[in-house]
Amino acid sequence: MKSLVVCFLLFSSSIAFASASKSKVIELKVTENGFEPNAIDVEPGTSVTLKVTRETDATCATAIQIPSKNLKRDLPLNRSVSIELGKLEKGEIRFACGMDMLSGKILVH
Ligand SMILES: [Cu+2]
Repeated sequence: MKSLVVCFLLFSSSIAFASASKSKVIELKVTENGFEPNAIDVEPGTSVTLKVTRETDATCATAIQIPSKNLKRDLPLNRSVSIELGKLEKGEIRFACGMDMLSGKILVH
């Protein structure tokens, strides 16, 4: 009986470890050059949170949209905005300014 409990504890802690290692916070900036970085690599199955900070007024990117996730968020100057994207599957996730002029992508591969 005792070994069963130990076994269960080991099993549940390994699940916790596996899910913790599969999440990633990605810092994204808006500068005069646009989104930096504008190409981001992640592994499939990773839960991604974007932390977006607009650092300039000299940009049209005062908002970010992620069409495939049906998301749009305002980007106030010098304030970090967190956007949860959830678990990403293989493919490309495009992000862009509100008018779709400046853009970048997350490459899941
Ligand atoms: Cu724009």
